[in-house]
Amino acid sequence: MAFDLEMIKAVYAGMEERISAARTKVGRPLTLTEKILYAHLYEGPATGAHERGQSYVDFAPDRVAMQDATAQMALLQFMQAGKAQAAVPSTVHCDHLIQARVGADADLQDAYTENKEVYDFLASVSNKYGIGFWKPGAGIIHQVVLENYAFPGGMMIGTDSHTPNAGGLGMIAIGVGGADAVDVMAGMPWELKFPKVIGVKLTGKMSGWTSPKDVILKVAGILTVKGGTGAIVEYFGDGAESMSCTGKGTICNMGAEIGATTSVFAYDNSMRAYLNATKREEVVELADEVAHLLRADDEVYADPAAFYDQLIEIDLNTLEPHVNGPFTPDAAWPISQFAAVVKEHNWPAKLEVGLIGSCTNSSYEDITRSASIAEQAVSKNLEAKAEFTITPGSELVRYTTARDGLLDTFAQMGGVVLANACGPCIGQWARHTDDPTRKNSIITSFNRNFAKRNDGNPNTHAFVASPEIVTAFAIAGDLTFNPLTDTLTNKDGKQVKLDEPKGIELPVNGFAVEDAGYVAPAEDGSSVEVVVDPKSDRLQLLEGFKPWEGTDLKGLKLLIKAQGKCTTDHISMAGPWLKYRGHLDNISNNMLIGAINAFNGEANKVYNSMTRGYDAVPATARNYKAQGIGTVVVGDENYGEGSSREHAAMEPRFLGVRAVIVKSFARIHETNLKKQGMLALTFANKADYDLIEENDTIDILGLENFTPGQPLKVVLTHSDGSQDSFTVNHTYNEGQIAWFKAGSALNLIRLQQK
Ligand code: MIC
Ligand code: SF4
Repeated sequence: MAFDLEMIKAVYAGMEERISAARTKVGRPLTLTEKILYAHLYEGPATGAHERGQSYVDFAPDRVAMQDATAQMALLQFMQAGKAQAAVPSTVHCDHLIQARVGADADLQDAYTENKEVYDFLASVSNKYGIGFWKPGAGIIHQVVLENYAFPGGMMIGTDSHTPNAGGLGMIAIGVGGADAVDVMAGMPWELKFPKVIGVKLTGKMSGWTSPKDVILKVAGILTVKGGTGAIVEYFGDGAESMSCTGKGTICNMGAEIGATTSVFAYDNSMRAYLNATKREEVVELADEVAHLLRADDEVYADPAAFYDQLIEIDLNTLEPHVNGPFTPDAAWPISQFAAVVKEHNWPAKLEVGLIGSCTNSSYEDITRSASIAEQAVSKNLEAKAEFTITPGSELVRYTTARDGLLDTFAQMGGVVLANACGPCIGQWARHTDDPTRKNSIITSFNRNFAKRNDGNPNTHAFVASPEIVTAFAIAGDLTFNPLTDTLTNKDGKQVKLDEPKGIELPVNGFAVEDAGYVAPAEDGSSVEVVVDPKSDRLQLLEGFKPWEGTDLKGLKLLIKAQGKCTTDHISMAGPWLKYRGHLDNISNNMLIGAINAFNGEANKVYNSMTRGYDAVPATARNYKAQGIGTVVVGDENYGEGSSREHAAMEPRFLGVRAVIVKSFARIHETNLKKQGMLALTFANKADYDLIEENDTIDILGLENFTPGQPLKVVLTHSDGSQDSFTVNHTYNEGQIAWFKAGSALNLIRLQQK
């Protein structure tokens, strides 16, 4: 058995006491979020109340999950922490490194050959430290976690921003950087600012073309990519109960797109059914005993406005299917308006590819609903106009849907089944196109649609929708088609209309699989050897970063002033660079190459004061580094949104960036910067962003008295010798200041070991 029943028992055993202690301290009824968080305090039962949005709190999560693209760096760091075993149940999932080229089997074989060194490394580290290993092809981390490990009322962290997917099964599951995973696997407390709680009340029941995906597409439109920052989104109401567990997972998954810390649903019958279907009847028995703890207190549901920091209400009876995009997941369009919007913006109406599946949307229900549309392509004699791909989220889902003939249905409409892996979602996609720069449109059932993400082409307009809507669009090949109202011309020249999708929540004949792809670790891994070839270009053992020199930072140079959206994809691109995720020096050559320089509107072209010319960002940084000159990165709003990848923080640290000063940060990235010993600062007055000039020399003052809540000062010396100065804020607490001083959080762990 892969899941750890004893651990779940232990969590539930202490829950009642911990929650009552918290209720007494807080002095009011508790939301579900608060219950689960207080039940996971590192200190045990609460000794005081924590202020939402204010207090930094130490937690003891129950599990850790890591995917192969982030696990390499996480485990390279863990190896430095000096521990014999991971302190909590942990798993590694090989999903990101498989490239989608022709189809599942061949692609998987290629991945095995091309990534052998990395897979061997991950397998042997897992074996050594007691970490469960999910082989390439086993599935995408979040789907595998939902099927095997997530449990109501639990708390986990994962080195991937879509870890919140497990909220569909009532778990507080949070995406983090690898260094955070190291804390938890080393048995240390894991720190988080106690989040605010946003309530989303769902009333009514969905029907027809509307699906759970549309709930989150709508919420993204309301809250925007920043709106969930620092908050956990808690869904409730009769509408929540009417929805499948995997549908809830989809909603929680995409909470990452609004910047939410995580999202969660209360324990209900849909979760019971899903746990039973995935052969975890014991978990149901245990959860039923504490069911009253796995939901908010009744007073909260009776008067939600009084207990949530913000309340949103959505009526599922009237919710329309949505299509979001292009280029950002919060541009939300109800299907009834979409055609007009496409024409108005002159987006390419011709649809080239429809892609379904991924960690977000590949449940049995999703596949059956989409197949019920695909099947009509055949029965109504329609020719699918766009290419169509299917990415199953796990081998369990793939095997079961193949057995039930669903994958054949897709094949009949021309669909290609890809490996159970991230593939096109993360740019691991050898797209078949005659012109890789053409302006074109694609639509996916994935979660993100940042520019260049899927195929590297900045002119690809990527839209996001539910899998059934994607399937309908793939048949029509036209974004101005509305499947709810419009007809299509079939091969006989007749007008036909697609019927509403029909789905089956859980397989009638049960889930089945031959080899799920799990490898258990050795009981005693002490003799397992982990080998890293010093000549490897994929893996590189880490060296600790230098501690702080003890003085203010003076004479720094501006490396880049980034303008507009700067996601982790801009800072450390995925796709072709995923192969260097275990080699800090090599991957640093992608640092900020996607960020737009505010002075010339171009990517990867910044002023280099050493050469007095323009150069690529990584080359310029290496130039300053070689001369011992530190640099500064300046950014706009929500800097670092998107992924949990800590490479986006380690690369600048490695290449000599000392501070990142922005208008605002995305949560995971801000923490990642702190963990790597960098200064993550925000303009006290956002307009000061405009003071920064291209050839500025920058001093950061006040570090000798670096204290929580005390702003720092920045002095700019412009190239004409004139000066400007302004105040910058920070959110470092005592512990995080200690990371800065030690040079990184890991340096501090090592110091404490001695
Ligand atoms: C993503 O969806 O962007 C990724 C790839 O899964 C990332 C993790 C990574 O960069 O490896 C994420 O979301 O955290
Ligand atoms: Fe993989 Fe895409 Fe899911 Fe990230 S969002 S885990 S890349 S499938």
